[in-house]
Amino acid sequence: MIVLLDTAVTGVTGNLVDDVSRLVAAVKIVLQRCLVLPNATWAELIEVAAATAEWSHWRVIGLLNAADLRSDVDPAAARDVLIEVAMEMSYQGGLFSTPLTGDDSGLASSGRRRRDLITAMELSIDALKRGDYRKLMETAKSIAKYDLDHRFPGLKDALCLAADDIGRTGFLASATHDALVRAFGTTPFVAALPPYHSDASSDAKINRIATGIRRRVLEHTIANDGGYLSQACSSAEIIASLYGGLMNLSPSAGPIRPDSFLSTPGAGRLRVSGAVYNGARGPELDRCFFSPAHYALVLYACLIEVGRLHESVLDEFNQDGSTVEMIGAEHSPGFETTTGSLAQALSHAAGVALARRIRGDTGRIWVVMSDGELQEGQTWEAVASMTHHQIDSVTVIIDVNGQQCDGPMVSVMQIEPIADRLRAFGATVHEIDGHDIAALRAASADREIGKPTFIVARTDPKRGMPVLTNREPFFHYVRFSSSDERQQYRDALEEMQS
Ligand SMILES: Cc1ncc(C[n+]2csc(CCOP(=O)(O)OP(=O)(O)O)c2C)c(N)n1
Ligand SMILES: [Mg+2]
Repeated sequence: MIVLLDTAVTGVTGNLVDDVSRLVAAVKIVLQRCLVLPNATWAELIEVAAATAEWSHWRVIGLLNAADLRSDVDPAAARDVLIEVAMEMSYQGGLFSTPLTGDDSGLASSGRRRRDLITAMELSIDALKRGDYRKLMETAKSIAKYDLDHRFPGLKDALCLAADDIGRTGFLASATHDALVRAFGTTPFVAALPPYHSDASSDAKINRIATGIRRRVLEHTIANDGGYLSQACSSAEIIASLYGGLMNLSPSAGPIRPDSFLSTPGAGRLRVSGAVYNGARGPELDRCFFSPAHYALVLYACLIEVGRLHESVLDEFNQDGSTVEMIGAEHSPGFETTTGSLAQALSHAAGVALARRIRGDTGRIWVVMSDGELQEGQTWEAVASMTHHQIDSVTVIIDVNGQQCDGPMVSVMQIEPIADRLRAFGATVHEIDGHDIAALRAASADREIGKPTFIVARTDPKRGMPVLTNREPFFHYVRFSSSDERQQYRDALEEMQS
């Protein structure tokens, strides 16, 4: 991997000794992005750079000429160029080096092949944008030559799928778009991808899951004389979209009827993480941190709808000895961590994302949050640390239903303007209608390198259940005040079932 440090770096050291920290920062960006020597000292970096100085042809093409920088170049401009180079190298350099490809046939050829690869990727994007089916197939083939699947899993397949879509319909299907986004990982190429064509079949599937979630939660609320019902109304499309295709998960690795609670985590104790319901772990697979623990029933209902849980598990809901907790915990189906004390999952997710970056995983991390969690200080610490560490593998969807347990958010503590606040922290932010499946999909695909993505999903806590209207302005927990009221909800359920 030392090939990443080429003469672009060594060539400018003479000019930049007066501002070594900027240079170190730039080089470290390269190194962290490429997951090599993240803790290298300046002396080590110079040593590595010096050792590679002879490979002048490895300079980042078209951006920097080390020889120019050594002569009469304005040091400030040189620094800017260097930063740019660092960013450029962060994806170019990582793509191609002999240790990665296993190609030791000659360093010079690697430089050329790297350029060819970049060109091929750019051509693919261009062909995608123009809907040029033939060109796309060509570039898919040329990318396949590079045998890069270990680095960009599924890239060739995704490009072939795209060519197929375009050939058949003239559009990209959403699933293909998602496959492309996954295959391109977090490279700047993602930003260049054309919008997908929302395909009706996946929308129908997500709508079916969302309707199932609302129905199951309503049924359960009636049967148990109460429940977190409005959370199903507000978040059904969000959770359904995640499990209906946004997340790249493997099949569930948990029993369809969960085992009883074994133990809290601890050395030598038997325990099962609820994350097994999101499938086995894998470097290219996504993970999900579900933060609002009181939304657990919504999550269980969704897991039932997508076949990861048996519907009978709801009989164990909130029973002693069961993992199907009312307030989900790290052993509950679908949960990675315990966050009943709210607003902790974002910090967990950020830490895991950092670790996965060091390990070289390409999978994304999703976090589901409620708006009440933005009233908690830990959330903002987590956002600051994510932007500081340039964690771009995390996408957070916030169910902004305007409610928390004590009533409307505005009556408890104002947190608006949410989107502006998050942007001010340096995050990429999309503000959408949280019931709009296409908008959720588009926002999830629209990411920026070096920044976490936040989707501020505006939702309605009564969505799909007008019967909740008479509870205005308190929706947090439904407990029937009379048998008449319960009957109204039974009628609503019947209507939903008909
Ligand atoms: C750290 C922490 N503070 C307070 C609570 C108590 N609490 C339980 S639910 C809740 C409301 C959270 O807001 P939100 O999830 O947006 O409410 P909803 O939309 O579900 O009504 C609060 C404050 C908690 N669980 N954890
Ligand atoms: Mg809320």
